[in-house]
Amino acid sequence: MSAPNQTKIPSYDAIVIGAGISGMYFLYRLRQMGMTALGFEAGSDVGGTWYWNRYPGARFDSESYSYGYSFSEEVLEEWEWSEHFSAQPETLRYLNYVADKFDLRRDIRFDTRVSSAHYDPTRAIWDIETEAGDRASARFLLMAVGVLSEPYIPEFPGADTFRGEKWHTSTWPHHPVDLSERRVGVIGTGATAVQMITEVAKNVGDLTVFQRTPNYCKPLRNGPIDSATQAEIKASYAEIFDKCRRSFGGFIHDFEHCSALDVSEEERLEFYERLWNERGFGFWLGSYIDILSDLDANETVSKFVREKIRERIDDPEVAKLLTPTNHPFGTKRVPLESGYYEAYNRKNVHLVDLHRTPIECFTEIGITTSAAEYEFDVIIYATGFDAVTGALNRIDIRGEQGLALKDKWADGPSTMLGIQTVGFPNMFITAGPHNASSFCNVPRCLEQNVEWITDCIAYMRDNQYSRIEATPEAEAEWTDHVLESADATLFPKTDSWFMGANIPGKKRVFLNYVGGAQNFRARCDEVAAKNYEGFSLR
Ligand code: N01
Repeated sequence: MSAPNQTKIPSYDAIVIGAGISGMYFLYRLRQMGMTALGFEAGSDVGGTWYWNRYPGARFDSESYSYGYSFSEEVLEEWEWSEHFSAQPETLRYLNYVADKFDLRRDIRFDTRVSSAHYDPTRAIWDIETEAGDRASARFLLMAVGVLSEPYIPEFPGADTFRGEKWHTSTWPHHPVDLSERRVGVIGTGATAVQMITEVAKNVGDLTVFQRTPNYCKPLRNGPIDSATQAEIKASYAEIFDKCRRSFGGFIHDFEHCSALDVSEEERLEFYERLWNERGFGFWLGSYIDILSDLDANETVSKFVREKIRERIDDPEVAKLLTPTNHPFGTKRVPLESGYYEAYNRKNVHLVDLHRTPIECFTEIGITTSAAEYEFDVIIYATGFDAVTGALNRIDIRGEQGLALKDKWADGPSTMLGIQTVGFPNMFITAGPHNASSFCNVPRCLEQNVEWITDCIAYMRDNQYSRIEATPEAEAEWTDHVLESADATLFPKTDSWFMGANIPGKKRVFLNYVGGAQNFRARCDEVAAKNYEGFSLR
């Protein structure tokens, strides 16, 4: 951080980094509490994930009406989702409408990246500096930087020599892109690629997909919301949100309390078939209780999906490549699709198996694998994100003893409730590592995070506390609990962003909380009810 100059540094009760779903809600809540707050946002407007991810096909895989904010009766009454699973432009319009309604932009500095945040123990204040050199300070530092906001671009030799255009899915150009006569290469087949490939394939000159690992995708079954359903939704918001609050993942779906192995094969197949034909995530998060914890139970559903995939692809060789066999169903995030497999039945869509023929380098004209050279006009990285910790680590965050957050977490994160970490007083994180939000119908958990944190700040103000920090004992206990909960499932067996395993050199450790969003909420409520047990307040 540069030396102090003579200009007065603006000071606030809180600084909020990020103007996505939780950053916006923080600003709303703090203002309601009569506190001063300033938000910083790298993008040019509000929306976070929905501001950045503009690739064709980007849409919810949560039911739209379970995704929006629940805190305002007026917003619930005024806003109407047009589809069961809203597409990105509509979601961004929604977030803009909320920002307008509550006049949030006046407290946000856009096009501004925060480069450092240092805690000064003598003043008990956080000092932040932006990439442009602007500075500000605050009692509370509220990190609302998102789970999947730090794009990951693998280092392929020669990438800079490619003469065509290339971009990551999360930085899709803001202007319309016409690919109808262009040769396009896509690297990656995760949930983003599945949505994007399906749309791009409909109007592209020629499309080549470079796949390392196939996924188990499930049909989304989207559709418009008719006016009768719209009225029904509006009349039942209380029940919808209550259902989400009590469920494992903050969705309207929840697990059956029955093992996949305790029923006959006939009953099981009938059940899978029913869930398969329903909308959304029920097939993943509304299935038998042990499909994500018992390999034999899991194999019943993995086999079911493999058969469903094969049925849809004309070429048996391509079908084989698109059928996952190296990991259990649901241990990577399940992509929801609307015609993904049929895209590969088009003559101008090709699939390259990177296991058999890895990428060797980029060239001026395209990509060379161990078997062939491919020519492209455009290359799209659908290669995911340095998830959960990436956006935090990008900022030079230093705590009480000058310790850098990324050094503290070099061997994996440790937190209390994923919300605070020892050594970083008065810093709160939404959707941080080991927080239920990073494995949740995100806004449902983010609202809970923001409400818990702002209630805690109100409690501190009412009781004249100026400093809060998790205790080492509480942090160790929570971290053990998080890792034990993960070890009781099949998730650690699979390489994915859940495990940090998608980033070369990143510690392979579970980054989310899979003990259930409803249990996370209960634990947070208990901590608050016991005057913030597990935190030291002074
Ligand atoms: O990223 P990913 P994503 N060479 O990490 C491949 C959320 N989301 O952006 O599997 C070649 O899942 C990699 O291969 P492999 C959702 O939570 C939400 O698709 O590592 N390939 C994989 O195929 C999701 O989980 C919505 O072998 C390389 C792909 O790139 C999260 O975003 C929609 C490679 C990355 O897949 C991330 O999804 C979409 C390399 N060097 C996404 N490195 C909603 O609907 C990586 N890959 C709300």
